[in-house]
Amino acid sequence: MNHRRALRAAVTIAVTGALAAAMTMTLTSTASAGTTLRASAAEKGRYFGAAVATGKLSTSAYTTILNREFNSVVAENEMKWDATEPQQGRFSYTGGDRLVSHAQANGMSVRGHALLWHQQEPGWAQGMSGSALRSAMINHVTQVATHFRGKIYAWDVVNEAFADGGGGGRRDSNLQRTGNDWIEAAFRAARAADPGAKLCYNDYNTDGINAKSTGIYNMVRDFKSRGVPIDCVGFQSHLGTSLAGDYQANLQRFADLGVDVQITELDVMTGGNQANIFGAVTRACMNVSRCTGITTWGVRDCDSWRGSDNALLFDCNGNKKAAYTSVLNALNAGPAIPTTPPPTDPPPTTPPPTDPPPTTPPPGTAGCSASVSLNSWNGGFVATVKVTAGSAGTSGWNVGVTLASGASVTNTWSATASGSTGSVRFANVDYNGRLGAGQVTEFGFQGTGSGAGITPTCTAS
Ligand code: G2I
Repeated sequence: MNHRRALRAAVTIAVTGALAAAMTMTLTSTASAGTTLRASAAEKGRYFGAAVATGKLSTSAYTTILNREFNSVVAENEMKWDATEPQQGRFSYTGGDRLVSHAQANGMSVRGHALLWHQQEPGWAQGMSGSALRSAMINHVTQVATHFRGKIYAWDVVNEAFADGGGGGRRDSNLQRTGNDWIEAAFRAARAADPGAKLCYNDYNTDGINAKSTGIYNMVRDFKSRGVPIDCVGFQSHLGTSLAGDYQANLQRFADLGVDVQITELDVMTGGNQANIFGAVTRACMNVSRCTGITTWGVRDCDSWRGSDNALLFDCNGNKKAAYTSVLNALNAGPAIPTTPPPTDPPPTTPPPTDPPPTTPPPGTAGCSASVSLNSWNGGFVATVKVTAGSAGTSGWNVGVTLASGASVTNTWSATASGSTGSVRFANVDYNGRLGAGQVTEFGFQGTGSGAGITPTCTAS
């Protein structure tokens, strides 16, 4: 792919009123005044991260800045497919493990990048197609996400699968040619392998409401409606000399679908607008309560893939640039992520009715059915349960299972579990209880021991 050319094409959007307004706005400082990016972001319930080339971790000028300013890291290359599975079935985790231990020793979370991407496929995979590639790709996702299980805050499960050029469709690749469902298959495999990691779709040229971001938006909306496990969308944000005025509105429309959003690879062309654009992106994230963090794609200008663009927050001598101050001020001025979700309904203004409850049951039978698919390994399993509403739909559902002796539930998603051994019940959560007639939703749980004999029964309300 010619990423640079696509990037240049994408950054010719004019400075809009919103950015211009943001540029002239005086930031009022609040009680919060962190003095490093990581402290300021953390005060607001967010992370501030950097892409790291692990080879540089032994350079003290680099690591001093990294450890002082950042509380999240992502491997610039070391967790990609060519690095982690250079030969089919032979896995290499040296660089990734090194980064994870550095993060753990320095109070940093880790973004995983990237399980599947049409670029940096190992040579053996580049030559594959069809069902052989599909199973190799699922095995890759399963193995790598299992290796790092419990250590990754969020995975870029699929990277850059949408095309540039205005159609809003998928990019052609050998992965795409295995079938349009390759992305959801990858997300399901990642969820089964590491149920605790947030699972993201990540892409570039999505810095505003445009055909490409809308194509991705439609995919995420479809995934959410069908219960495909997706938790977040990454906006790479490799930016030029201007920023789309609807940058924040675009983040917000994804957040409104019920996913987190993250700025995942931020860097900005040098020049007069650089500091302003860095500030505007940071403010946009702060203004979206589901924007959980920002990552810059490197530490110092000389670490950047963009070379002479001088696109980062520190110069080659490690000095803070104007863009750094702009980001820090925006972090300090921004609101914190609310710790309790705001009420979704206004409080009732009229007293509740005093009429006696009806004595006749509502018409129709609000039944449901449930089926399970199991992914088991020696000593554990992940169960994915499909709930299908009966002809009357549901306003809520409850699924019971009986676990084999010695088995226990350790983790549940998209449902609330009662009990963990023997008879365990799973109730819907607020967003997936109401189903239309015949509509399907999914939840899952992970367990230790054997998943044998799990037969779910569904009760609707
Ligand atoms: O292209 C910028 C980024 C766009 N989004 C996905 C990111 O994963 C991507 O990162 C860049 C890295 O910053 C580069 O460092 O991805 C490139 C690969 O497409 C990385 O470049 C590669 C070189 O092409 C290889 O020749 C080199 O062996 O880095 C490798 C390791 O240094």
